[in-house]
Amino acid sequence: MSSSLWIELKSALPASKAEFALDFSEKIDSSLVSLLLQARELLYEGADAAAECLQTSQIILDYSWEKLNTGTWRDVDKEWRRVYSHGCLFKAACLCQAGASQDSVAEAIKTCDLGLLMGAAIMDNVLGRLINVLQKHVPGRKRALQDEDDLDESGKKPRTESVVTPGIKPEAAVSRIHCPSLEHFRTNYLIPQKPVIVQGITEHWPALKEHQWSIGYIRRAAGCRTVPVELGSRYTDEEWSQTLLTVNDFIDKYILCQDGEHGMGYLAQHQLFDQIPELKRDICIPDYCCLGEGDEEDITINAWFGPRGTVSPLHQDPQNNFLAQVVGSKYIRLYSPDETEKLYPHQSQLLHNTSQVEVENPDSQRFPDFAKAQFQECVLHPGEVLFIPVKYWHYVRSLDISFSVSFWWS
Ligand SMILES: O=C(O)CCC(=O)C(=O)O
Repeated sequence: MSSSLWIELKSALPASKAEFALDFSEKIDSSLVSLLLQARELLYEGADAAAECLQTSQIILDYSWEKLNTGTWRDVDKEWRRVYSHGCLFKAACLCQAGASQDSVAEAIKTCDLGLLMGAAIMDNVLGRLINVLQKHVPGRKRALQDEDDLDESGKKPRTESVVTPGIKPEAAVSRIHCPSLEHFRTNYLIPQKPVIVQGITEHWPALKEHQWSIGYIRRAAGCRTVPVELGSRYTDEEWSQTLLTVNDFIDKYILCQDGEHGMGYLAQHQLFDQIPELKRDICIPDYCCLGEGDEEDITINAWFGPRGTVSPLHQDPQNNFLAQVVGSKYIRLYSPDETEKLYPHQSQLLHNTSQVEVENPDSQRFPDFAKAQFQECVLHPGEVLFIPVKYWHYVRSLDISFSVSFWWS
């Protein structure tokens, strides 16, 4: 496999050293620029130089990693992120140059993913193109799996602990409408900032039709990809943390039955669809977003993939939201921004958009007014899209293995 892999990879790279531009500003130390030039030289020298190229690219990565992790992320200069991406490109390429094993292919994919997550876009998304090639050489990926909803091809069953499905009080139920016109939605929900569940607008999504999302499908589309994952029951908990895992490892440890050894994990993130365009092609931005003032590029699309029982504590966001349910169902509680005082937001700047109250188990001594706050609630089912107006407080608990997609727009 390795020589055909290298031939394919080469076609994703500039054809010659001369066409491989390496332009960095004076912010990058000249010693590092020399290493980048050296790595480029070695890459085009062929397989005999692969080991040396690998060493050089690792030095580039270690050095630029230090820069990416100094100070706050916002202040990291984009030039250093470009250097890091180049280091990833050199490393991934030379890992596969001299006879790639399965482990080297997996490591090359992980390296490209780190470049996509931590680096900056370079050479017209060369890292994404390398991943496209590499993924074709991951054994078993193309195997025709049945589209199991709840049974993984490894034969493991999902977590089965029981989860309480709350009864929805009819007077508090969020209303449902079917395919409203743009004008109807604008007049009756957007302008008055009223939550509503919109039905019938995702029927054409491949994620609900020909590419129906299931564990098997997600493994095939993205199993070997490294993504950020949140660990812990709630982001407000002390022991909550983030880590990087492959989607396959996330599914094995946090979605499928594992006797609770790993605790709760949630693949909740906004980069997933940029990182994995195969999944982005399966969903569509709701037409109603055109009623906002921003452009399509300003819409943030978030993925929320987790086992039953994941909880997003009661919080508010600075944009309108369409929360689309693709797999499984979720219990959702909504409070208007007018109720804010009764919801006891955290005092700290970082968490001021998050309530201190555990919605389904409130401490009435500490938060006596919480019980007086008016709310709406619903169970959101696959295919349904909940409109959450800007700053509306929302609490979310998954009732099954669940994959939702949210669209934040203004
Ligand atoms: O689905 C979830 O767990 C949280 C969704 C959410 O908070 C959002 O879309 O803003």
